[in-house]
Amino acid sequence: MRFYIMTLFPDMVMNGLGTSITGRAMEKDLLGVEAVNIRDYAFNKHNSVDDYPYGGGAGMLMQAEPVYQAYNAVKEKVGRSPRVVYLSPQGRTFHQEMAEELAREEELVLLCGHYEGIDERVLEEIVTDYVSIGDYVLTGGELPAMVIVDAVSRLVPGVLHNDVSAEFDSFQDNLLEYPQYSRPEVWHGKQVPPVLLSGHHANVEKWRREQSVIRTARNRPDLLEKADLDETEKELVRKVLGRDIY
Ligand code: 4HQ
Repeated sequence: MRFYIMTLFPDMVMNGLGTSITGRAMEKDLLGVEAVNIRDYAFNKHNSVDDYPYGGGAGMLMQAEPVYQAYNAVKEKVGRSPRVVYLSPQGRTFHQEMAEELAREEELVLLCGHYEGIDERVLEEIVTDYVSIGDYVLTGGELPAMVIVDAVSRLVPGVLHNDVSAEFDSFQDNLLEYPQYSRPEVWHGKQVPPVLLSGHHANVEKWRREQSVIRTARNRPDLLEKADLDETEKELVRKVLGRDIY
């Protein structure tokens, strides 16, 4: 899978994504991440890419033309019109199913606004998907773009070392992860749950599943709506919540 990240801060995204698991996947060519510097497509002698908003107001806006030229360069390179995701609090809130859907694309363009955003007219022409990573205001779309590249990349076959780990993760079955423990057996007086040391694999799996259900009921009961629970697990949810949600 190839990502093209259109940004005024290419170092920020390349330094971030070039690190750890995504960085290793880039080295192995399982993943292509290319930062497209919008400033390279500035059309005036001062290389500026922002201007004041018509009608007044605080801050600067990224101009339409450099963004459009940068997009056309990507389109030429790819040889077709790829999906273009614009990161904005006005978009649909990102979730795991969206990551799964985006992971089916060959190429994906992520457009990062900075300052007060981008001239609406170029967004109308090139953006196919408006996506938010949550209800808070950031200074730019770079961190959201990195979040999306990270979440999508780990679904690309081979990116995670353990190829089963992606499907057993939180949200795959709409339950939170169970607690995990490593050595030592006792730390700050706290024992590792004995079942995990028993070597009884079926009991370990049963305990983990119960822990996932309990955690989800306590911390994210909203997720249970989409979780597939048997009657025993639903009873456990009633016990934890002290009420019936089924
Ligand atoms: N932005 N999820 C870029 C965000 C944001 C978010 C604010 C995007 C500033 C220019 N993007 N503009 N939350 O806060 O995606």
